[in-house]
Amino acid sequence: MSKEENNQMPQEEGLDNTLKVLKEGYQFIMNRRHTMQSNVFETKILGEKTICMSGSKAAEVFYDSQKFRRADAAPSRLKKTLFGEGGVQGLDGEAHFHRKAMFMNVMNSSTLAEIRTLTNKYWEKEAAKWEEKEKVVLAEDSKSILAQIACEWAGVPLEEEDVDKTAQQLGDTFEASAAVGPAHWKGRRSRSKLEDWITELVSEIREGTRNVPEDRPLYQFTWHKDHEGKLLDEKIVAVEILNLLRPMTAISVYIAFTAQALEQYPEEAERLKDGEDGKLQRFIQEVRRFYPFFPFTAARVNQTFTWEGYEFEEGTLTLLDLYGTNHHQEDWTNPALFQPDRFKEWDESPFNFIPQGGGEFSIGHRCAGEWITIDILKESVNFLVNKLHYELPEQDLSFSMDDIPSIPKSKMILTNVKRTS
Ligand code: HEM
Ligand code: MYR
Repeated sequence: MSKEENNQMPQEEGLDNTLKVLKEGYQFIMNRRHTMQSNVFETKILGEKTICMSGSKAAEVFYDSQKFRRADAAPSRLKKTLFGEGGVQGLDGEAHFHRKAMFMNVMNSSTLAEIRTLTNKYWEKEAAKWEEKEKVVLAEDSKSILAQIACEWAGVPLEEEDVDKTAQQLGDTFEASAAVGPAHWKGRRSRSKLEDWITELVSEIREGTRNVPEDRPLYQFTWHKDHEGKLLDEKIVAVEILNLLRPMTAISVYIAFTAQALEQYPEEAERLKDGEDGKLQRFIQEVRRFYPFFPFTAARVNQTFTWEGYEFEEGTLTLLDLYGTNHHQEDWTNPALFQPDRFKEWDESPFNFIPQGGGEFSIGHRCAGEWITIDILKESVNFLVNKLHYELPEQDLSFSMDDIPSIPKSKMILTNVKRTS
């Protein structure tokens, strides 16, 4: 049959497959891609017909903003915990372009230089405390490092006594993303408290009772005017400031996986001892490709179109497999192997390496914080390898492919921590 004709898209049986998504986690789309021998198929999730797509060619279509929109794509329970309501993730067209520029304007080279300095400052500060502790739980304790980097850079005042509590609350919002029951409600409560805290700061700045330096994101977002020339609602400013603080704290997950990789691939770790920038970069890029974090992202078909002979009907919920694309055999050689040097050959396509989304930053929904993530991770892996001594006691370093988000099961316990330089 010609690709131009409308074929029946491969379809998964079953009235609703939500439980299978929760059970199979990161491998839900990949498992069906293999059995159906197709990069695109249809299923039913949360009671709704849903298309799933994987691979760089699918990513290219998914990031065509004529074909897909974001309005009403994220499930409401995810907005209550992870994203917040009214933020950049759910905007389209002119409104998105304008809001995204607000983010990208603060992602400049002086920000990145400051982020690298702050990363070292707060690793030093917390590592000094860790020397006094019997054990450190890296996936937990690194959240405090990250929350302090985020707040200082963003211009959000954070008292010393509030650091750990705030870091935990930010953690609750992303840990609750796919949770049901008590963890979900904990995430909601933490989001409300965080939103109230930032909303109050925004209102003080607007009333003139609080000063924040003009170059800081808190000031910039507070006085940002939307595409119609209006200031954002205070609550929306809070949601967007939390769209900086929350994901920066979530880098703790990648830090835990980085430490896991250093342990599992000792020859690769050894090579990082000269601190050479290119090697650090390739190592953390492979961490972002190899380990599971953000499983898939969601959009809705904007106007009916045909791709590969299949009809995508206007309004249909569509998931792009981020994890599966990073592991797709059509895009990667030996995708199941941890090989940092693969990035020597990488073609820099915006569609095959998409742990933080693909396509373009300004007109698309690619992660605004990808450069910050890379720089924090480079400084962090260098700190772990070249500035810190630690031991890993007996523990479970494995990680689950079912839990979203996943982390090493023991959360990376470190003992005998000492700074070495
Ligand atoms: C969007 C992942 C860190 C800010 C996204 C998306 C993903 C992602 C998958 C959505 C892409 C899409 O829907 O097409 C991650 C991961 C991170 C991370 C795994 C590691 C911890 C950061 C950081 C920041 C940030 C550090 C800010 C400093 C954002 C924003 C968006 C976004 C504002 C929305 C962009 C838009 O809708 O246009 N991220 N991110 N993220 N991320 Fe990140
Ligand atoms: C962030 O905080 O924005 C970055 C890290 C959070 C990762 C949490 C992964 C859960 C995503 C659930 C699926 C999204 C479907 C739209």
